[in-house]
Amino acid sequence: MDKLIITAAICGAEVTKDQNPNVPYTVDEIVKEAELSYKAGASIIHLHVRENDGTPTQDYNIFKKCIDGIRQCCPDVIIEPSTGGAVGMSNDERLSPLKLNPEIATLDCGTLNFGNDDVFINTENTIIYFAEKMEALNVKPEVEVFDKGMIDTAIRLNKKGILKSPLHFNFVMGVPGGISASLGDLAFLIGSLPTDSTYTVTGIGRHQFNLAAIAIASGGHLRVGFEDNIYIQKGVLASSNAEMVAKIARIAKELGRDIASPNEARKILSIKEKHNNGII
Ligand code: KMH
Ligand code: ZN
Repeated sequence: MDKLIITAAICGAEVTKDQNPNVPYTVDEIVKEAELSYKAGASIIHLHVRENDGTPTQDYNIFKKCIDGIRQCCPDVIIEPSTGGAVGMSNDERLSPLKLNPEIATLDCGTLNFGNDDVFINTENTIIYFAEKMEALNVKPEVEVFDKGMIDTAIRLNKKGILKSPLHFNFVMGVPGGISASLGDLAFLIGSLPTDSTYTVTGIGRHQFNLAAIAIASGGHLRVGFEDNIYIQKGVLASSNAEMVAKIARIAKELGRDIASPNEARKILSIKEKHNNGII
């Protein structure tokens, strides 16, 4: 079994300091959270950025400041910017971090109800537009799966040559409007993948740690962080993303699964080498 890749989703677009005061907003806060998560065992930082007041943004300059800052304190970590951004952003706004030449970025493969009246829109043409941009820029897409049909969409685009093998998936389980975080659903998603694929499991809220042992034992990878969950255990707010990463690292150790370094993660995910280490 491959070593375990831990992704830290350190701030997301929706979670606020009102929910947990430790959620990072500013560049300095985001860089610090990334550094501590890396030191705790994360090899990928899934990155959203914010205005200083917490408003989600895909602003190029803020992404650049965060990426430059993270590179200074953890030069080898894999930085995965979001191209999902926040509900309601335009396609080109969402694509702005690709100008920073990342090694990997998210590719959301379907439309989803996102609570209340929010709809996270990813039409077929949007997905193809994003996928073609990523391919042209040599950016590995991480296929975001909020429901099973999104796997089928990615497989269809793979057959058309728009998405290249091997595919890497992130199962985001437990978003209201998406697939539930049940054991049966996780088995269903895993069983739907092409055999050469890799996958990460992201459980939302209380499901974050519930799914961890199963993902670790099944050969999957894991994502944790404030984007998905604000608690370290029932009723106790997490003090940092690193605290959540460290908890996953401890569970993995107990189950006998080693943690992948960033370079090991690059090999496992077939991330194409970028001689400039993602920096332009
Ligand atoms: N903030 C969500 C609407 C991604 O990073 O690509 C979308 C999201 C997925 O977080
Ligand atoms: Zn995200």
